[in-house]
Amino acid sequence: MNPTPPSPPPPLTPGTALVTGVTGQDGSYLAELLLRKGYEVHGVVRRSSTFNTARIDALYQDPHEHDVRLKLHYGDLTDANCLAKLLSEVQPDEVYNLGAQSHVRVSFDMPIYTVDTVAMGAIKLLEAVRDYQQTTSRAVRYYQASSSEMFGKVVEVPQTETTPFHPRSPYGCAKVFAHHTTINYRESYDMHASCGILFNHESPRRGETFVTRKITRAVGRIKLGLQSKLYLGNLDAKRDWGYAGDFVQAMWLMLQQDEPGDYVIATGETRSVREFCELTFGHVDLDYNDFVEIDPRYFRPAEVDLLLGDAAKARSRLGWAPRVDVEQLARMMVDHDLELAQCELTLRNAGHDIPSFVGHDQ
Ligand code: NAP
Ligand code: G4F
Repeated sequence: MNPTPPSPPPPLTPGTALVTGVTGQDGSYLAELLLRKGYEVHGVVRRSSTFNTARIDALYQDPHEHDVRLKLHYGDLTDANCLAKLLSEVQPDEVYNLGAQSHVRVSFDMPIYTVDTVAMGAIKLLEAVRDYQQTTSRAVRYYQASSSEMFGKVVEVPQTETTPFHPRSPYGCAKVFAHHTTINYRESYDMHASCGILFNHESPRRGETFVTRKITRAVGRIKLGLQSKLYLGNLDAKRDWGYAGDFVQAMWLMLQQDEPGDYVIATGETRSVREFCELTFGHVDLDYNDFVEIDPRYFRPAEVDLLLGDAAKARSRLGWAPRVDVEQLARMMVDHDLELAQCELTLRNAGHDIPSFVGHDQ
């Protein structure tokens, strides 16, 4: 779909990376990428009463073995002390700040916690990096997970690195703070700190309460008779949906540049939630109109109506281009979730009592 991009710059010698949010969708793809490139990867994991490492289980190595390159540490972005300790313990060359309360609808229910993790978390981590650099004279490259949600009520289509922000949620406001703070640290302290303004990116590992995955999970279950309806909110919102596996490449590329900078990462195509329903239900020969119902509980106090990114800067400077388009993404996610539904059906048929899907969705 895209012209062949120019070759990326030659990689630096792989070093040590510290990744917050390693248990999330992007963290798992980024950890895979960095391990493939030969990095030692240190992931920050939140303490939880149940396991929260499912997305990185395939990468996990027994710490008792030799040559372990994925190392996990308990930590939390709300805890500045632990971040500072992690920096001196891990001595990273690159820090990727992906940790966040990342659900926009939930940020209206938990605005203060969202700001604590997204905004205050970023400045706490930047401070830890700055202190570490000052005391050790070692250079650290920092990546901030900025978001197209910052554009909010858009004044320009498509959106670029220079489009003004008008955030529409506590999450969006917090990301704007973290974004400007990252730029401020770059300008004030000469730090190699970059922001990726990533548009929505999805995958079979996407959290099940984000709309694409909520839809593809339902498609699989409806096709196999495990579910009869899918309740959604605003079907008219439009998003520029890409594949997470492509987008983490851009994060890494940003930190390989001589100069830090800010980059829009997007596919340049936008689809409505309704169109995503058509694509995914259509893939299994179903008509979404027969199954989708609107439930106003999924409406947001303020909505972001249209996101469409122009990644020309990333294309020309990083040599980055997406490989997976939204049709391929929809098929990939539905095929995965059909298999998951098949497993559920098999277990049910064998008499296992499987808890019903999604306790409290958004
Ligand atoms: P995700 O799947 O929701 O993962 C978020 C990660 O952050 C999880 O590992 C989570 O841990 C961790 N986390 C949450 N609160 C934390 C805290 N207080 N301290 C430390 N870690 C914490 O999100 P994602 O889709 O991978 O997105 C990665 C980053 O990119 C996020 O910052 C998100 O806001 C941003 N972003 C995402 C998109 C997108 O479309 N996916 C677009 C633009 C920007 P648990 O696993 O324990 O919950
Ligand atoms: O999938 P969503 O929840 O993603 P949203 O709000 O765009 O945020 C995601 O992308 C941001 C980048 O722009 C990230 F920064 C952020 O962390 C997150 O990854 O909702 C997409 C659209 C919205 O307009 C929402 O109103 O889908 C609409 N929608 C309609 N029905 C729904 C539903 N969203 C959800 N989650 N659940 C529904 O039932």
